[in-house]
Amino acid sequence: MDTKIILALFLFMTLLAHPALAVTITPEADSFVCAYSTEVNTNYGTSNLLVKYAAPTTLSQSATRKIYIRFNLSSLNLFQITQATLNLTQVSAGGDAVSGTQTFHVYGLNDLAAGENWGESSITWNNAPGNNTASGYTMNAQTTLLGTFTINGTGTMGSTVSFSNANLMNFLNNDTNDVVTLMITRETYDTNYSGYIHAFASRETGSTSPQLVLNTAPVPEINSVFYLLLALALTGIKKLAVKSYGEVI
Ligand SMILES: [Ca+2]
Ligand SMILES: [Ca+2]
Repeated sequence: MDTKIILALFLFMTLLAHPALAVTITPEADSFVCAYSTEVNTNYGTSNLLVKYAAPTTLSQSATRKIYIRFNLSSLNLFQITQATLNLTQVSAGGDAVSGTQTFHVYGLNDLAAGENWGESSITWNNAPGNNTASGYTMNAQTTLLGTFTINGTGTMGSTVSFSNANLMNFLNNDTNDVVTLMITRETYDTNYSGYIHAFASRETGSTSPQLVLNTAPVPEINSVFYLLLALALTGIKKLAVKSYGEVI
């Protein structure tokens, strides 16, 4: 067998035989933004991640907040994600007691959308990419709704809240520049300004940082596939020449 074929097959099989890996990624940036009139230009990049929807209070008078979390996927270049889970740790942020099912939205900022590399120390309600500044919980056309999760009432402080589905997995696999932002809003609203604020630990907390837990499988490396196909093609041409004209050099 041609040396090139052996080498290409070796590279190809090595990648295919590579065991699936579980990878945990923490954010490179996270923050929340707030709709209150005196806070629309305030940055909360070092705070925990607060989320709230106060309605029917007008947005400028509400304590409505949305969460932004950005991950860098550059460590996954040769891997395809087969399952993805976003884990968040609940922390206390105050507000009046709340009961019943609370529903949260998870959005993805579309790949290559303007502002993908937003600044953790500069993002605000007014400049946040993908933010629908006219809504307390929906985002604008630069985003994709990936799904929802729920918390019963205030939830349990210190517990992990998880979000996982095929939309999240596909959103991550379809990314082209290794930069992905997830946004969290709360659909369930409080009718008063001082209603409950749900909150999650930010990356600055270290061990309770948001996490993307990914199951991955290797993607055949393009060069090895190319060389395999090239070697097979050349071998086929050589065999055809031998068959037609006898031995060739
Ligand atoms: Ca932060
Ligand atoms: Ca991207």
